[in-house]
Amino acid sequence: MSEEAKKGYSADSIQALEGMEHVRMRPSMYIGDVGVRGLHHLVYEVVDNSIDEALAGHCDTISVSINEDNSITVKDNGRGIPVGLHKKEGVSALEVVMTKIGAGGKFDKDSYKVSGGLHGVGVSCVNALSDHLKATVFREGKVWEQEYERGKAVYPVKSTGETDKNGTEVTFVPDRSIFKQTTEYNYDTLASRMRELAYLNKGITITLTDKRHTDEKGEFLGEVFHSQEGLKEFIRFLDGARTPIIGHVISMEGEKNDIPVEVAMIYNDSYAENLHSYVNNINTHEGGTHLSGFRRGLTSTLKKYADNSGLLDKLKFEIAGDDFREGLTAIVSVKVAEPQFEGQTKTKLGNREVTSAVSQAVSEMLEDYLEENPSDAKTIIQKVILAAQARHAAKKAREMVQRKTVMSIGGLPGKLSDCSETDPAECEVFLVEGDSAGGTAKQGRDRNFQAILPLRGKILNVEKAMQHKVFENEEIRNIFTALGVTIGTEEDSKALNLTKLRYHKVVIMCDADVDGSHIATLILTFFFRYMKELIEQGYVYIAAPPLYLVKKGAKKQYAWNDDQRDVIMKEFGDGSKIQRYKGLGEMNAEQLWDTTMNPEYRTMRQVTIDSMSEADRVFSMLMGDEVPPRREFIEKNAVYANIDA
Ligand code: 0RA
Repeated sequence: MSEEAKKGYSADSIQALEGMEHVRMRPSMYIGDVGVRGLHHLVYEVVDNSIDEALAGHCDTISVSINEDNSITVKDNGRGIPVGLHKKEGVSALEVVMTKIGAGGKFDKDSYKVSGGLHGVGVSCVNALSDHLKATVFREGKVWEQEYERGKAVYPVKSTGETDKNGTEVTFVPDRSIFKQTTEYNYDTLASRMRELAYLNKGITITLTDKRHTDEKGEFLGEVFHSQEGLKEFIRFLDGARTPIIGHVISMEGEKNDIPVEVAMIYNDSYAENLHSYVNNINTHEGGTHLSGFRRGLTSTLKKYADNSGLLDKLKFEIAGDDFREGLTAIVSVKVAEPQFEGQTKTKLGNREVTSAVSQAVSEMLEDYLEENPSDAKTIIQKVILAAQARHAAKKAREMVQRKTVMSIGGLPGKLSDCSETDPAECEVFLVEGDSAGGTAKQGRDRNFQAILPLRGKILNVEKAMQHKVFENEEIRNIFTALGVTIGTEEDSKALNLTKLRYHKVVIMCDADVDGSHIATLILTFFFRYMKELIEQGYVYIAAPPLYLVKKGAKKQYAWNDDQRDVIMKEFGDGSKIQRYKGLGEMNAEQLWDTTMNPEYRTMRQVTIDSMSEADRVFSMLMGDEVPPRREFIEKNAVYANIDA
């Protein structure tokens, strides 16, 4: 804005205007990004306001609709945003909440604001990034309304009728000029967040309706999320595909040093550790002080119990912290008044005081459970001992992997066809199913920057294998050495070292059929369990080979789905022929390059993890024991279900 223009405004309104304009200028600073993730964040931000109203005890029902035009409506039955005059600003409080950055709820000092989107920026930020937004308030017998365009009020708050209800309704249309990639909402993404919120805030009913689609009966798609038992139920949902080894979900809910703490955990017969932590309803991917507190409480309590029980008497080696967490699924949720978030993605809790609060809570909870359930206690300790033994075996196997890395010529597996470029940022590696497709890919690639690592058939299902088996597996060792990734340090046996990562694009390339997607899922499961940061940092991609080649005379076009195929056939007219690619092997090197490997034409999907808990659940289901849900799921969704790419 020019100095000239500024003079027309009062100091305060300049600030407000600049705040909203700043959001539009630098949206990523407020909502993370302007891609799929940021688009969905808009919804979370609005819903969080309603959750706050519910946590303050004034609201129990929230409804979210994806409307036909991809606009979103969020409605709650809370007190309604106040509409009276805001003395300082000289306009309605509603207008202040909607158009001033950082104003949301602040004038209600009594309310204990605990939820809050990842960035906790408030609904005004959503308004700034919406082409159009309409707020409707039901309060004190009247309906009030105000509309905005790109964050600016179109008219002053007005009363449009009478009502016996109370609550707030917000409908917004995301601004296409900001969300250039897409403004289309994904039902599953919203559903998994609403489900998570319902578990994290028991008693609240959250309905999600997708008005873009109807079922056979003409009804909208949708779900109602409501949890009576909170985290306890969340654990059962997450671990549904695993087999528990103890009788109950162990859980507690209470306050420690004024910090509300909720914990739930169970042990299953797998070898995976699944810890999920939340602060003010935000998934803290990077953990932090609350998770340290959980680990500390768990380790000290189980250690003490095991020592006293005499079960460890014959053990020849030390039990490590890790050993107590094999086969453990746990959720820790705390509410912190002034959370300090640290880490690369600002999802690591820094508040020191939280560690001891959670540690104490966990100790008390576990002591009680072990006391009251001695046979479960014994089962847990025996599992811990087995984990310790396996860890020793795994350590040896891992040392072998690392020795190989250093010793073999060039440190690389023989099957890898490397590229000539050495700057990792420029390099890609394709993990290809089978030697024959590997051969085609090797011929088709641009060897300057594309490397090929063929994998033999089905790789190990790490979901069901003990750690040392994973590290002994040849294909998996090849992946580690080819990528230049090492695992395990003195302090942390699972710490990943990506500093020598050799490729910034790791592309899974499998056949576009059920077997291919199964193999892709196996590889993804391996990455998810053993190289999660590789996914989190955006290095993992899935190649998308075409399904069909449509030909007529000299005309040729590829199709990636049935709709595309039909459109092309129509275009080509009578006499067009279809070739269906059953596998990569049916394509020649040139075709593979043209369709799937050439950066100019290919469509690759970057693998991202939207919801850690949902990813964990899906992987355990896909790769676990129960075959029927897995088969059905794979056939319906291939690998893309919760992997939003
Ligand atoms: C501040 C004060 C009061 C309500 C709210 C904020 C409020 C905000 C939102 C956002 C979505 N739904 C909401 N519901 C309520 C009420 C103060 C009072 O009535 O005394």
